Amino acid sequence: MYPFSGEGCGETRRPNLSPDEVCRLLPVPEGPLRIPPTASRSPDLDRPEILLSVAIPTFRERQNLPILIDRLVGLLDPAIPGQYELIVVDDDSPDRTGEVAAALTEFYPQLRVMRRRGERGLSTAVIRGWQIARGRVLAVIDADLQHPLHTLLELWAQMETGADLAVASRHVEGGGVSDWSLARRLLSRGAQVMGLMVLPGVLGRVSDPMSGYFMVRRDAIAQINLNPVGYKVLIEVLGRGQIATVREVGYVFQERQEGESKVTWKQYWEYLEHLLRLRMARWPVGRFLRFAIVGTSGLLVDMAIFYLLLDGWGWPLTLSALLSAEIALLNNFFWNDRWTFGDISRRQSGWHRRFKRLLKFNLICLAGLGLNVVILNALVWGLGVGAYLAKLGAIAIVTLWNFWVNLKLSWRVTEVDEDVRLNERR
Ligand SMILES: Nc1nc2c(ncn2[C@@H]2O[C@H](COP(=O)(O)OP(=O)(O)OP(=O)(O)O)[C@@H](O)[C@H]2O)c(=O)[nH]1
Ligand SMILES: [Mg+2]
Repeated sequence: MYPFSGEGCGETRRPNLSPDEVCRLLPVPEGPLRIPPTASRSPDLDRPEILLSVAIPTFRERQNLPILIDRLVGLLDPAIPGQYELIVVDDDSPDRTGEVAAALTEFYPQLRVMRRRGERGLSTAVIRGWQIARGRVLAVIDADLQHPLHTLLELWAQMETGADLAVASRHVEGGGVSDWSLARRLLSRGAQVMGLMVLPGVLGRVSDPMSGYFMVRRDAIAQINLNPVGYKVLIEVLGRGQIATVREVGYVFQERQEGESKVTWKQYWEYLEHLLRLRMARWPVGRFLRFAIVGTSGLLVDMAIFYLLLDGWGWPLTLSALLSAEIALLNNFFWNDRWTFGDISRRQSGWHRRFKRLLKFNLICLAGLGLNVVILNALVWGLGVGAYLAKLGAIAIVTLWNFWVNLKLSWRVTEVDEDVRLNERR
């Protein structure tokens, strides 16, 4: 389904690897970071379906990896026999972690290994691993034994009870950090607070958005173009996935015994960049453009009706203005309901709900009119701005207000029919 870079059996493009080693490596997916909706089944149809795929990103972890794999197999074999897989994604570590991993596949049939070149980074490594995963549930765990392994079974238990996402958290009961300096604690919490300010609706959903230890249902993140940078794959999953039910399990972050941390200041910058990417992706730019086009059509309707009533039929000024404004408002509501917010309206069916939306739209636009007058006066009398420039400024601010408040109140996604929501999730 996905174009691969051509590694795998029979390939001779990797002169530094023996043919045997190449055969044990998984092909590296190329192109968009998009997870297929259905897991590819093992060619051997007699083998049981894989339920859980655990991605293990590695960079210079040769001492830790054999211990981790042995312990993971010891833990998962009794719990989910034959129905899990471990996927190591190594970024061509100079300490030859990839070769160690490939050699381990001989002893652990449930282990699969991918070695990337060119592309690098923890988050993308995890997603590349998930792209070739076969499980219905996708997980990630660090390779350096800092994530206590028994927590994996607790996360699995949460997934089995129907969670979309189960996160190992340092900030719930039973959670913590073992021996962190005050500076590191402050940095970690600072990053969390900053994230909460930029993306409250995303990071606020879990107590430990910085966690790199979690499980997610495949269909909650399948067929979505993921685009993370840096270390925090969880915020990508929360920010772009269709996550309804979140569960948390406490865990204590262990100290590293072997190898060294790869965290540098670069990761903090990448975290910031990642937050901004998600923020931008969540702004409904297309919807706002449609709203602005409808608003412009309303202006034309308003002017035309006003002209007809005032000059054509000789109606009084105020009455003409009020009626033309109300007709323009109805025009705007009609097109916004059908087009700008059509996807939401279709999921909130019935005349009763449509009337409610119309009423809210009317009231919000009326409040917008009041706001317009206030801003206009403030700009002209308070700041000495010219009347026409001030009018333009007021229109721009009120358009934003109208759009935002209507988005949050009139066409609220939360009022979507429950049965439609359920169907969509299937
Ligand atoms: N594939 C891949 N894995 C990475 C990369 N950077 C880190 N990792 C792995 O991701 C996991 C977490 O990285 P660490 O450097 O331990 O980060 P951390 O656990 O948040 O921080 P420490 O507590 O300082 O160790 C480990 O398994 C690393 O080997 C990378 O660029 N590519
Ligand atoms: Mg670590």
